[in-house]
Amino acid sequence: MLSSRLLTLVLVVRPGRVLLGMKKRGFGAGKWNGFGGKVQPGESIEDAAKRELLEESGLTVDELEKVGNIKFEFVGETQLLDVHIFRADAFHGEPTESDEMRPEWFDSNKVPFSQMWADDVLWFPLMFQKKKFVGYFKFQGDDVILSHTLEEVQELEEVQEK
Ligand code: 6OG
Repeated sequence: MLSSRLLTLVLVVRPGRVLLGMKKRGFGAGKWNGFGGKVQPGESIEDAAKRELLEESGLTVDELEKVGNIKFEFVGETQLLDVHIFRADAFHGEPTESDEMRPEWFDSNKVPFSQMWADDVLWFPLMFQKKKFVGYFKFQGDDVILSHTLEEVQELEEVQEK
């Protein structure tokens, strides 16, 4: 059995644009991504998503919409990454560079998928359409997807938090 680690990921969307951050260090360094990180003990997933968004981008949000849940397996690793994905359509503040992320707005039709995790090109279109989805991706190293599932769902299941 693989254990799993809860992570969050937030995409801030404005009409025709999406805010991404260039990850400057740690896991996924050199890739553009949404903002997020590890859920801490005793913290709800949504609170973790808001905290990580603020820490990494300087933005606060009143509301987050749950859009997806993807589990990532990395060959040779014993821990699954259980990533809860949210979309925010409104925010307060100005995107601000942090130690971890350099934020930048991209046109929704010019998302830099070649400098992003390989799964993103598959689910960003669903996220832009406000569709909900669940998936499972098996990675070999950082760049190769060996197999995956991705399906649209009507509702995302509530998770049992630890
Ligand atoms: P920290 O290590 O910075 O959290 N993440 C992924 N995001 C995408 N789009 N694709 C993946 O495919 C990902 N694996 C992890 C979740 C890591 C951040 O990176 C996201 C977190 O927001 C493998 O604390």
